[in-house]
Parts: sequence; structure tokens; C-alpha cells
Amino acid sequence: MPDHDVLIIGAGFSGLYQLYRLRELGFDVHAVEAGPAVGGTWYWNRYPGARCDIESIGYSYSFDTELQEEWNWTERYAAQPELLSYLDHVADRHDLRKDISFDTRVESLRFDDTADEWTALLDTGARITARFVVAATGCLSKPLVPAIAGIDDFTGDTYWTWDWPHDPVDLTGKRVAVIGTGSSGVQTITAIAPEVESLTVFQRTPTYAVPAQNRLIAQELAELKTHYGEFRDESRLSVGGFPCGDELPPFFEDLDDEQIAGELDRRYDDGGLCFQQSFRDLLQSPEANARAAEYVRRRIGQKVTDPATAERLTPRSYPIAAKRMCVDTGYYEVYNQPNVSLIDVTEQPIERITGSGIRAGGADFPFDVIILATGFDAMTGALDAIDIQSRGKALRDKWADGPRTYLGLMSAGFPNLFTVTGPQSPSVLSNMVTSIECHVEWISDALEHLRARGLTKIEPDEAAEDNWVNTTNDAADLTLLGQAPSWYMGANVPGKPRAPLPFVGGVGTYQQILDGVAVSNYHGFELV
Ligand code: NA7
Repeated sequence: MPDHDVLIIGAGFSGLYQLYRLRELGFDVHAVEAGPAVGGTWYWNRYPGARCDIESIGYSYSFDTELQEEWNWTERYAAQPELLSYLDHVADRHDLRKDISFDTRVESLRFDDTADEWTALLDTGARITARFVVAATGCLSKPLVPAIAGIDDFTGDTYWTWDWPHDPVDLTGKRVAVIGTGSSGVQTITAIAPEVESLTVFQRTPTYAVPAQNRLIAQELAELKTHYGEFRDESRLSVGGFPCGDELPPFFEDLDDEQIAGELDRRYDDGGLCFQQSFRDLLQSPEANARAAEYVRRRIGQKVTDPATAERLTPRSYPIAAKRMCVDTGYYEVYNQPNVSLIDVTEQPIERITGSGIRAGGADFPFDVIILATGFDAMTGALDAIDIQSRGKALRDKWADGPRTYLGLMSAGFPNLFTVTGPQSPSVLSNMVTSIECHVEWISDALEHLRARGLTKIEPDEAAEDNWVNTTNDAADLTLLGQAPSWYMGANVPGKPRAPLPFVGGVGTYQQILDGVAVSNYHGFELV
């Protein structure tokens, strides 16, 4: 018999809930976590200004009604310390740590097709066997180290946003460089600009950022708690795992000019990523997209006083929302401060990092501190980092031209291995916690179904997988997603195949597909 029924890899939002859920169902389950504590993303990413870009009322578990009633989020968008203390609280409340091995990384996984079990080799030298494995490894957990020469030559302090020190970092009076202007860069830049002596931002692609309109939410939350359940139901049926108002957004072509302007103003002023739902077809219709993009460009121009800087900050080369948008609080205004300057690396390429700073476009810029906010090998990176083999094949080889999954949950030829919010599921295009709960519950139900029937193996068939891969690619082709060189398409990692990583069909549709598959006796899966 294997050591455990189920091995879970990771103890972030996904792993913690998966552990709770399976334990409640009476499975013998164990989790391993590379970090020394629970929290995953919210354990590591503790850079200044780190904050979720999804509203806290939705970016939280719904499975524990009492927790939902008792926990009080302070702000519309929770900051990293509050999110981490929430996850700590959940781990305490359900006594989850006793079944987690910390500081333990899974290096390889091998499937034994006769015994129907996986063997995990750990970096501690130990091995664990389990009938099933759930990879709750996170979508943005494998950091991307950019190919910039000389990173190790710098004699000042180098910090990575995803591995920020636990002790406070005093940047007062320091000459600081930030490389990268995705969410992590934007938040860091905004937070540190007031305290540093000088801040130089190295930008490769300007972002479309919309205001967060962050605020304290005590009263809103109290009101929501009178009907939290309904809100959660709506979230699960929504496009993005978070309801953006109570109606379906209008189609662009159904609106006249005044209505279009009104919608964009309303969404922008309301703040947050629901701006993407100003029009139902914002990511499908080039005209709708162009209007929304132009709107954000105009707002950037209104915020930045120096016209040349404003122009550099203005995205023009890709459709809005085809690359992850940012949610900001005073980001653009930072560039009006006299101590902040912006370097466009497409005009002045970074040649190398030197002992004293950064050489770009033939000029040397001296710094005391360099901060790298250069992103992640998204969605497949954490899985590729594990040597996963079954029937003589490696998963990373099977996925060499792009991920191949059935429903974003499993891959043919790799039985009994599930991914939570894996590639080809809505995942990063949605409120992650809604999508995590959807997957954790589906996986748990599937394992219960197998146990009730004395079955020991589940695996998608090739035909079902081929269909799902085609569906995922076709759905993305109907959108503008492929027109941006983004991590959604694997474009930020040199050599990574270009393929749509998330499923763009929406959370509600996806949930219905999963429910349909389960009630049809796991159509497309072979149960043995
Ligand atoms: P992102 O969004 O991938 O941002 C990484 C940034 O780093 C982005 O602006 C990149 O430019 C830039 N980058 C990467 N490599 C380089 C090099 N070599 N030179 C210059 N600039 C570079 O990661 P984040 O951590 O900010 O955010 C990840 C997600 O977390 C976010 O989307 C939210 O979901 C939360 P590029 O745009 O690729 O040209």
C-alpha cells in the first residue's frame, strides 16, 4: 500500500483547501511545501506595496461559512500581510500544519502503472508514495531570471520582488533601479518612490493600469455578509470568478457614442479589473478593444505632466486586456516626482549589470539598489521544474510544444495526477480563489467517486484531451489574446512555445462543463 492516499504539492490557497477537503472526506492525505510556512504566493511576494488585484471579498474561501462570517477584511484590496495572516488563520483553524512537511521540495514523480501509485523523491532525500498526487504548485511560482548579463556582478543590494527579505529594507536616501513594470513592478515603484533618493524605472512594455479605488470596506462587508452566499453563487457563474455588477455587460455595437463613454467612465471610476467588462466583447472585438485602450491612454496622458514620459508610459503596441492589466494607486503620478525617471529599454537596451549599476544604451547608471520585478514562468513553470515521468515519458517532453490537458485538470498518460488551476483552465484569467475552489471540489468528488467503487486509477483519454486542447486554442483564437506578447501566451520566457495557457471561455461556462463531465460518469476519463 502507498504511504498516503493523496500527496499534495504546495500549501498556498490551493494546497490548504485541498488538504482540508480531502481530510474531511476521510482520505489519508499529506502535503509538502517548499517554503518554511503556509501561504505560497503570499508567503514569498512580500515586496513593498504587494497587494492583491482582486477584491478581498471575493479573493477568499467560501467553503467555511463561519470563517467567512467572522473574518473582517479591512480594505477593498488586501495587502500581502493581511492575506498571509488570513492563510495562517485558516491553517490554525483547521489544524492543517500537522499534515504538511515544510522546507520540502518535490524533485521528481514516477508513476507505477501496476501498483497505481506515484513515488515522489524529495530534496530532503526522503521518498513518499501516494495513490494520487495533486499539484497545487501555483501559476506564478516559478520566478523568471532574466538573461541580463552581470546580475551577480553588482556590489550594491539586489532584491527580487518574489523573494523579498523578511526584515524591513530601508531604502531611504538610496539610488534605486526597478526593472519590470508588471503588477509587482508597478506596486513596488508606487510604494518606494516617496522614500528613495532617486528611482529609475527600466520599462520594456508599458502597461495598461486602471485605478484600484482602494478603500476601507467595514460597512460594505457587513452589508455583504447578509447575503454572502448569493455573492459566492454569482461568482461561480460569472466570467471572471468575481461578479462585475448585476447585469451582463453590453455588446459594444449596441451602444452609441455617449453610452460607450458613459460605460468606460463608470468602470474606470469604479476601479479594478472589472474595467475589462465595460463591453462583453472587449477582448473579441477590435473596435471595442481599441476604444477601451484609447480611453486608458487618454487617462494616462492626463496624469503625467511631462509629454515625453507620458508617451513612453502609454501602451500602443498591443490590445488592452490581452496582457495582464495592472490595478494601481497613483502609479502614473509617481513619474511627476522630480526624483523619478523612466528608461524605455526598447530605446536604451540594458546591456549589462555592472559592479556599480546598470549599463543601458551606452550610458552607465549608478545605483545602490537594484530591484528585479521580472515575472514568472507562468502556469507550466512550476510543473516543468519537477521531473514527472509515467510510462517512460516525461510530462515536460509531452508539453514541449505547449500544454496538453483534459479540462486543465489531468494529462493523458499521467494517471492519478491532478493540477489545481493548471494550464487550459480559467485560472489566471479569473479570481484564483473561485477557480481553486472549483478544482479542489471537483477533484475531491472524483476521488470519492473512485473510492466508492473500489477503483484506483483515473486518466483522460487521448481523444478527449485532443478535443479540449483544440477547444482551448480555438476559444483563444476568437479573442485578441494572441496579439500581445504576454505570459498568458508563454511569450515572456525565451524558447517557451507560444500557446494560450489559460482557458478563455469564462469561469461560469467552465464550471458547467466540469459539472457535466462529472454527472456523465466522468465522460472522457477512463476509470480503472
Ligand atoms: P509580469 O507581469 O510578468 O511583469 C514582469 C515585468 O518584467 C514586465 O514588465 C516585463 O516586461 C519585465 N521584464 C522581464 N524581463 C525583462 C528584461 N529582461 N528586461 C526588462 N524588463 C523585463 O510579472 P509580475 O510579477 O509583475 O506580475 C505577475 C502577476 O502577479 C500579475 O500579472 C498579477 O496577476 C499578479 P514585458 O512586459 O515582458 O515586456
